[in-house]
Amino acid sequence: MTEKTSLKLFEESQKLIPGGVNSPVRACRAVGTTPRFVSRGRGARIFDVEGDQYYDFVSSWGPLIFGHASPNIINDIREALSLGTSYGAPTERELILARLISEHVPSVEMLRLVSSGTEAAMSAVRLARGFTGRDRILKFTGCYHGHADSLLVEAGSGVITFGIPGSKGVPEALARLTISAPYNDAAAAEEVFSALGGEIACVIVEPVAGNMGVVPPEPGFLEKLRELATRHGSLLVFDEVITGFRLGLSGAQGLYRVTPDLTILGKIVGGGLPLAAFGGRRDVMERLAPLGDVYQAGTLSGNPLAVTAGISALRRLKAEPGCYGRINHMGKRWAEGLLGLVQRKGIPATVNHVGSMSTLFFTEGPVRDYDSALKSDTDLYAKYYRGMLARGVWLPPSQFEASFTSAGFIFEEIDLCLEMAEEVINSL
Ligand code: KE4
Repeated sequence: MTEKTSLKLFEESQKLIPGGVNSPVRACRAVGTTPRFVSRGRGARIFDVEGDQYYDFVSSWGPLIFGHASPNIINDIREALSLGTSYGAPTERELILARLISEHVPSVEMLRLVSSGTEAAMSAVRLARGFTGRDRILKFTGCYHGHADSLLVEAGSGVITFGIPGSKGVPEALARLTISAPYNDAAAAEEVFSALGGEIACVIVEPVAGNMGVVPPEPGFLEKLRELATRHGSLLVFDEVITGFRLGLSGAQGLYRVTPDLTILGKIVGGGLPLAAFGGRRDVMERLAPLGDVYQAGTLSGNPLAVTAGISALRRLKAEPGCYGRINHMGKRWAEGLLGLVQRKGIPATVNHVGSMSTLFFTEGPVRDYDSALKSDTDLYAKYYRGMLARGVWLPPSQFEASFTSAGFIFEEIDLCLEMAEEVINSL
């Protein structure tokens, strides 16, 4: 039997799984260490196979707004499990979850459940192309919408030039249909639409970016995208996989009061199980098979266990709206505490934070788009990461990710983690 240490398990895993992980960022290559293999989670804590425990600011990349092994979600899944694991046929629970989502995200008049954010984003783009009869899409550099071919595209040189593949295996002919403009650059978006508006099926954006680190929308940016999409007959797609039910029951669109035509949801909406959704205007969604001519399907779409977890999470958020006040207050304390520490130490760094999402960037800042985020000292972030891990704080293993406060924390634990951060930052 393999000695159960993270290192040993990692060595063994690398023989069968590329990089030893089932998602690249988990390999911790960006932070100069090897991954800790997890045995369990409970509340704000995650435990590795060595039995060490860590305060978890990753929250499985966002889904675990109540922390690990939330009793209500576990109990509800356990009850559903006794009835079976998958039916491949409609269930009432899917209707209940659809009602809960539509109730809190009014722009979602109809929705379709899928199994991952990638699947939801891919499907939303195909639906936008089918609905408008157009092929081009506009995205923003530094935003990530999963790994579907059309969305794994980097900006070409210059704003209006066409995308280049962001990964081997993405056909150039397809990448060229995606234009990537700088985030928060309303003028650039206007320039693209002025040149190509009549060809653009949709503009897709993270209303608060989380995948270049946290970057909030500057005043007017989302409003301008809304105006441009309307004027040119394109669809505005909000990727709220992170922000949906994170920034409030109506997500970023509720917070910033900008209404998209389509919304992509994931993470929290699945309560920690594999579930995502895309939805929006009824006239658009009705183009989906079997009603319409845009095909989309999935064996495990609406899986009863994942739907049960999603219902449990959303019902608890609805019953305990004070949860947002708590996690936002802790998010603010965490962000402001870190900023104070780096300022007192005199390290060039800045913190972006929205609600319970934040990122400590090791650059002077301000960080308002991908180019400014890239100025960060990733070696310094890696040292900070390793120092925090050694003291029992589990951060995203990349400078360009969001960290989250969850309702699994109590306020005193945030202060305790800030004490550990003070030791680490003073040692940098
Ligand atoms: P998934 O296919 O990973 O479920 O969702 C893709 C996705 C879509 N849209 C946004 C805004 C997202 O943040 C994501 C996935 N987020 C990353 C971390 N930022 C997942 C972590 C990983 O790739 O392992």
